Amino acid sequence: MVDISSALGPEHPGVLNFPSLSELDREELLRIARTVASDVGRFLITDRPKELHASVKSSPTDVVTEMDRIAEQRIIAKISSRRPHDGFLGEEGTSQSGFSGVTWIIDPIDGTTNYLYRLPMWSVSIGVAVGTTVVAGVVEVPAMGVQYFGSLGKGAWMASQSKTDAQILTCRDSSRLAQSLVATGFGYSEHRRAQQALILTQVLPHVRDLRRSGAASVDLCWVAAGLVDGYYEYGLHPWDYAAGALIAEEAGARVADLYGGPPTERTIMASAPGIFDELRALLLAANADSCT
Ligand code: LIP
Repeated sequence: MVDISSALGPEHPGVLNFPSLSELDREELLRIARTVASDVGRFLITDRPKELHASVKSSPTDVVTEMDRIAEQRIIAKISSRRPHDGFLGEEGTSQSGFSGVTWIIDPIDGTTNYLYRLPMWSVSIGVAVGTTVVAGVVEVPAMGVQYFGSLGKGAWMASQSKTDAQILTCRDSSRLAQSLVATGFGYSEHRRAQQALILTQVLPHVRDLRRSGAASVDLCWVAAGLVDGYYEYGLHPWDYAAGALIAEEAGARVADLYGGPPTERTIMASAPGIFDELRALLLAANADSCT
């Protein structure tokens, strides 16, 4: 189960015990998330300026574009018009508690560097939490023509432009880490990147190979779709992983922090169940949770 209480803070109404929504309401949340992610994903393609201006946030490599900010506002406006009492937590600064007990966790462009360079691995990622539990998630990957989606207890799916019906997702049934393809990502500070590079030297010799897509939400959906066997990263934000973690879990992957609890802003890993303990042991031996 993907829990985001650490991100919401004790004062957030979502942290209180709210009655769970009816099945119908939860299907409606997923339907809204799918429609909005698809609409805004299309906008990010069709309305991309010829000259895309980027500025930096936490470091010279942590880029943000005007499209990140515009997209976040569009997502909030579209959802608020349908659900005016909900809360929002967004990468580009939105933090509204609402009072319905439902919180939308938004990364308007996950993989901003890829969007800036016109590489296709970027997404509109929308997670929906009731209380502090993520109950639905959508990862729209516009430049690859696919939308990953799922809801708690109802499975994970991929809709694509090339197929009429959505395909159910099942993670790989890998059993040996040495024959596993593992995705990961890196932070934005020089100091943390140097630490993460050292961790890589202790991981790479023990797996088939590594992949670095540049977007946590895409990495998590690749685990769900069986395109990689596992994924780990240190130092994400809830908006990077909320939707993708639910989708991966609903596809049968194990998703947790390095200690078996829900994923956190320190560590997240997701993998086929058959390699989870072996991958976790390798990451703990590599001190993958010791980054600063
Ligand atoms: C990205 C994450 C990715 C990480 C990148 C970056 P952003 O999020 O999704 O996993 O490795 O460094 O943080 O900043 O593009 O929304």
